[in-house]
Amino acid sequence: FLSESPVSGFEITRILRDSAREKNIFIHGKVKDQDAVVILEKTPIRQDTLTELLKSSELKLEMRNDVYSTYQLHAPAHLNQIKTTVVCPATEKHVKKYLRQEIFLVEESGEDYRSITLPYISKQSFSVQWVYNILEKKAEADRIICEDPDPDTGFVLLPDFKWDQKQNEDLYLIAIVHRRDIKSLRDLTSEHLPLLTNIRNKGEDTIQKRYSVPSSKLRVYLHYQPSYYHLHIHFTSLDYEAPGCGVERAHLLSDVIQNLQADSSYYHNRIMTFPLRTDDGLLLEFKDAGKL
Ligand code: M7G
Repeated sequence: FLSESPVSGFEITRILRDSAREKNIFIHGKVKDQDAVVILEKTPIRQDTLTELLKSSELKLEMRNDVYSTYQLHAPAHLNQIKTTVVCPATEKHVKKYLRQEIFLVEESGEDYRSITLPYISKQSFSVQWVYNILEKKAEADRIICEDPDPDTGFVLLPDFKWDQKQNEDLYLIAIVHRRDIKSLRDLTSEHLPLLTNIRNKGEDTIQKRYSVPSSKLRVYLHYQPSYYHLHIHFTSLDYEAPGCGVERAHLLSDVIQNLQADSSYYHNRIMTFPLRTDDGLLLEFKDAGKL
């Protein structure tokens, strides 16, 4: 198994990013001459296995002083796993996505979207093949939590690949719409309200039933700009600071619905503010157009 695994033959080129607090590391390297990105992440300590963890582990004393002592706990392998994500073959764009870089806020008018952003993303955005694979049941079919097959208002709800589903503290699901003609928030009009309310209602209902997480504990939002230009909605636990859930990139679904109810062309016209990384090609396009 190990010799077949994509990480055993992995040659490290460089560290793209790491965080002691988040306990993860993003590595760029090569697997058999192909570029790859490998993400290693220590997962949260699970409450349901705490007793087993404490009973079955070996404690090694590091130091003792008065009432204080520190130890190293050597846990059995199955209680001490590292979540690993592999992107292979990885494009230059994947490498850039995970590289820690300086970020800048861009203000994009509706006109900027049509003259700068749209032509750029039509040529340069990530492939959405993985999304079509999900919708066509060619991948992750066994992970689908709920599906509404309606061609207009339907969607598929499944765990985001950032979530290992071992604990609800970092719950993270995505709803992917069946329609293939909605790239992002910018394309939404009041015509899409039945789709959005359907996703909110069925999504929240399913998560309540399946994970006992009520809607008052969920952050339901869209990213602008997204990484993948096929409309999808993030459902994350309110207790978990998911990457990208901050004000500069996330738009709460309930706000989106209300804005569209008030004005059908709200997202067509308004100025949208979002962060871009230093060497994001789109940032260069905005600079070249004299917008920064
Ligand atoms: P986004 O807002 O387009 O971009 O969200 P972001 O990745 O910069 O947040 C796409 C979401 O889809 C992210 O939360 C990803 O973790 C998730 N995702 C990406 N891929 C390639 C997959 C995949 O293959 N399977 C699943 N289940 N989720 C994915």
